[in-house]
Amino acid sequence: MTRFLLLFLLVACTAKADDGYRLWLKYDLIKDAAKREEYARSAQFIAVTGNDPILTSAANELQTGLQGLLGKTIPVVANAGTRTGGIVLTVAGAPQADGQKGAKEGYSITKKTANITIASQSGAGVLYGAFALLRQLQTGQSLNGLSLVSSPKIQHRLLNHWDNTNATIERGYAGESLWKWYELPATVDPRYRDYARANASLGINGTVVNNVNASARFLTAEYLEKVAALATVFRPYGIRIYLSVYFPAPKVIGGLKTADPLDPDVKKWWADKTREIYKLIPDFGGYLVKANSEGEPGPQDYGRNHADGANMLAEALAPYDGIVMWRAFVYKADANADRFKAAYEEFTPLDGKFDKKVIVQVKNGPIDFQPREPFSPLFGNMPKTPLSVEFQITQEYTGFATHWVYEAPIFKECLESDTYVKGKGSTVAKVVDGSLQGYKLTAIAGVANTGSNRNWTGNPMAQANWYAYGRLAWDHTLSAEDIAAEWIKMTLTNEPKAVKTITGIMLRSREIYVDYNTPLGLSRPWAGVHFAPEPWQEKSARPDWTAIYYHRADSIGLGFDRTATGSNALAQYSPEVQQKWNNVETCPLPYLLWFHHVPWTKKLSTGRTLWDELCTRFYTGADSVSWMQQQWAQVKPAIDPEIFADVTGRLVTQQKEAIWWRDAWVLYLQTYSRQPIPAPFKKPERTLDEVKNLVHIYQLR
Ligand code: BDP
Repeated sequence: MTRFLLLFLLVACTAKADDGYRLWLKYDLIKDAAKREEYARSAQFIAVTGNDPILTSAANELQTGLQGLLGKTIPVVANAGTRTGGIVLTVAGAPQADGQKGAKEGYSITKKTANITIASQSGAGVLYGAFALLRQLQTGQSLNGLSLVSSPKIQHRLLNHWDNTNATIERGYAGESLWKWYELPATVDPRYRDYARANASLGINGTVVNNVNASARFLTAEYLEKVAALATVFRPYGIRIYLSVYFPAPKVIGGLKTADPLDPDVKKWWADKTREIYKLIPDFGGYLVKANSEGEPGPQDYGRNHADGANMLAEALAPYDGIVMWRAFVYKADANADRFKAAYEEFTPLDGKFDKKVIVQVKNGPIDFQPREPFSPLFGNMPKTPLSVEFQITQEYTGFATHWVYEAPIFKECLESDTYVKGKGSTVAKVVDGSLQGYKLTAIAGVANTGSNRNWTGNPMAQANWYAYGRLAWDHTLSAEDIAAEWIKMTLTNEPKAVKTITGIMLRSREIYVDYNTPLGLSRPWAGVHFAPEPWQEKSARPDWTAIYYHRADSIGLGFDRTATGSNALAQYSPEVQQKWNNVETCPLPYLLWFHHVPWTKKLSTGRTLWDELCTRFYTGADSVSWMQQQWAQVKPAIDPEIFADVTGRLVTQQKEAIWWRDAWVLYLQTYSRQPIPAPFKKPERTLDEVKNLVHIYQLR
């Protein structure tokens, strides 16, 4: 009796509080009984033919999902036979999808009178289809006449984890690394499987498990066994493992005198190492490399270039189905150069020189994951080299785990940017999905925001960024709004008014952040670990790590002149793009200070002067966080109390910090503009020295 009571209490308590662990795969009982009945009529059994382990995952996931959503155990049977009213999983035939490239992983879901059939050419495709069917139920769609066909537009859809051997995560804000290296391979945390399920539900099919600032230890026999244990968990979910490599590994752990990519012993070392890896992990995905970047060693240390380094690794991978992802995130410490131009200058001369197994991984913008950047000029300008795009999901520059910033608009803005390299419509998305320049090898990477926190991402709302990245990696044509609504329904609530309100907050959140953080094209005003404002920062280990290098405030105005009268970085873009951004009169305001040094008194298209416009943005941005709070307060009845309270608390912090950003910027810039804060805004209650002191204290250990 007591045991029964305890069990009851346990179930009652867990049913109530939501700790966020289940992400968007909640599978809570559908409240509407009629709807449940309608779904149940079409899901009386799950029939699986074949014993592909991924098919088993698909059947298991459907069974788990339907159990939760419908409150019934749906039997899994080996063959539908003459039965009707069930779900049939089958690996056969080609889905009639858009584009051939992703066809193998594509799926079709069709509901004929007899059964719902989920078909694909691969087990992974069936798994993606199973998740798509569950999504239909989770978001309350009708199954009548259901006919879905979908194929991924990009071949390799990866998360990049910047995780270290000691459990820390570079730029991680949700606890420690998910990977418990010290326990692996003997102990395998069940959470690894949930990680794989979540990714597979989005169509993510690869993961780089360690930091790009890589430790050579990951290539030791000891660590490879640990990595192999993870690969074993991920494999049934269609997820391949990749490793970031430390370029001088042959020296550090191989005992060689050099890591010169053209040295025969070095080549042999990599070939042997690669063979060792494939013995343990037959479906190993390949290598990610950060070389000659921010102090990381690379081929240039031996007088070689990026292509020499990448091709050497490609050669080692030649016998296998693996690739090299070589990052283009490079810039030299030169006070007179423009960091904006560095990647283009170093990489475009190498176009056509890379092995066919190499893809060059380019950050979305030319600098470094700022809240808003123009697209990188490399896109479209290396027609003979496959390029992938790297986005940052973890919020290094968008307020860590306290600021609510929905990132789909950041990703979309880049993907939809027109490079004009082959005329109008030559979007970054078409460069990346290979359709514009005919690349066969295609990839996309997102720097993960996951960690050991129970809810995975620290801020529960940041789960949406993982979700949105994955959905866009599969299909970049989806809209930020549709993805938001879908995520909310699966994760927070199905109540229509609340869905609308939360979608509204999410869609404005990035613009609000930009307004109080880096409006009108400002960038990189960070102190220390990229959290606090320090636009006055003028000393650092390198000139291009100071704030003044980027904003160039002086008595005349503000902004970085990248036109022909300045660094001429604009010349790296197509003439049509140059034309859009070249003229200070017509340059869109979001990019204004990226490309122009604008006088404080200059009248902008809004009718306000630069100074007044800046103040307006800083103030309305900070005020808009109160709007977010009010909106959030309205959805309280529709949201789990634990999640509601968590987000409410984070918004309080966000508001405080938004005002901090506003005050830091306006008080500092005022020392140059020498103008009052325009009405109706009130001048900050603190002085510049007070804000500086606050930042100083913040940076103390
Ligand atoms: C910067 C991060 C740094 C990363 C680097 C990279 O601050 O921690 O190592 O990007 O992408 O934004 O390599």
